[in-house]
Amino acid sequence: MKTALITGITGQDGSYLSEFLLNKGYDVHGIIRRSSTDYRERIAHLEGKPHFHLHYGDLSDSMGLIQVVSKVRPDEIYNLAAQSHVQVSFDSPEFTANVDATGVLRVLEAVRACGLADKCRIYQASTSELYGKVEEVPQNENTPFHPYSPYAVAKLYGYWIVKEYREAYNMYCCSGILFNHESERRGETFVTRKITLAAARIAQGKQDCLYLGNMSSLRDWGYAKDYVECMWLILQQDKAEDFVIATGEQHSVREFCGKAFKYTGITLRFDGEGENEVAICTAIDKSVNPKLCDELVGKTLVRVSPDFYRPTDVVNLWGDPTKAKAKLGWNPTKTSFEQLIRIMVEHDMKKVAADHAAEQVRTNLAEYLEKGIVK
Ligand code: NAP
Ligand code: G4F
Repeated sequence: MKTALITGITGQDGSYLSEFLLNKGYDVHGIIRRSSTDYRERIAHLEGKPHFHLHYGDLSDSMGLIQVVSKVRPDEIYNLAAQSHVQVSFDSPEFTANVDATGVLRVLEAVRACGLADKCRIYQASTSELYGKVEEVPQNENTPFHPYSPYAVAKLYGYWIVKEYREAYNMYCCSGILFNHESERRGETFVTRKITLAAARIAQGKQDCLYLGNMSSLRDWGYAKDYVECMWLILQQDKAEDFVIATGEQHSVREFCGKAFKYTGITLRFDGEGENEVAICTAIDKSVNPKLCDELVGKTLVRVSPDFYRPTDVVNLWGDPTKAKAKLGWNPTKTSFEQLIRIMVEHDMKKVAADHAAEQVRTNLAEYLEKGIVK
């Protein structure tokens, strides 16, 4: 049985990767941060399984990392932990550098300090943000980097230090340069999930309007569940190499938004430009959702808020997965763009309905307690 250690196990990718590795028969260990609130929702269903173990640690704490690595003695480390929000990196640049740049170095050094440099393979969660202010479209493994946010600059250090340790110490460590990948487990402040949740709320009368930033931004969006397979495949090759992981398709935020609303039964028309752009509901389809309210027609459901603009924004990401297809035998469009949006919207329609039902139960209980109906 192989042993894997995952940093960032509570995140979107960490949760899918854990499921993937458990299914492959791995003993899976994960590093979690201490928190006063419950943030383990994505892995709650795995806790208690015999081959699933959690350890406290933090990428900013090298002593803790050394302790975990020496205890677990992993065959493979997947370093997924990061302050992963690009806009947040403008507000917290030092923290982002500490975790996303120096944190990678700490993981590599922990492996060396534990005498595992010859044995342990390391996957580094690198990113298409490295291409930033892009110098070539589409982007492949040879495209020059031009990082365009504190997040991307920190991740660039991570990329280079992994390459350096591979060459200097002959360690099996490599980077997956992953383009955006989304899912029903995506954090709620990333644009895709923000859209699918808002579309579901608006369709159920729980929200009036969605505010977005740059709707013209272009991304290559894949499904996170498909992408974790690549992380594993990258570590199973004879030679350590870096790979671009992407679908090879490009879409705008506006297009994602229009399609997400469509899956709730709402048709949008986008009008205007820049900060004045809006999306108006032109029709509702009750065959998709019989509960849709007729009054939505004619209402402005999406507006632009400059609060979501970034000091520098990456606007033209489009990956070329030729190498991954050829060497890893990976199918980049196992889940299509349309399927991805449908999965997310269907999930969020159910979530919003369930949240509403739970809220109703709480309201009823409060009322019964007040009236003395229940004691
Ligand atoms: P995510 O959902 O934001 O998860 C990030 C994980 O990192 C969480 O488990 C978080 O723990 C953990 N973390 C943050 N700071 C930490 C610290 N100081 N010490 C230890 N753990 C820490 O991100 P994701 O979407 O799964 O992405 C996984 C990795 O891939 C990240 O490195 C991200 O930068 C990179 N990446 C993502 C994409 C994408 O499109 N999703 C594309 C390219 C690269 P808490 O739960 O405690 O916050
Ligand atoms: O969903 P986003 O926040 O993702 P972004 O910045 O591309 O970063 C994600 O993908 C990277 C891979 O390329 C990862 F490395 C990183 O960790 C993260 O997972 O924004 C996508 C685009 C941006 O251009 C942004 O300006 O959408 C635009 N956008 C427009 N309105 C918005 C919004 N982004 C967010 N978060 N919120 C908005 O309201």
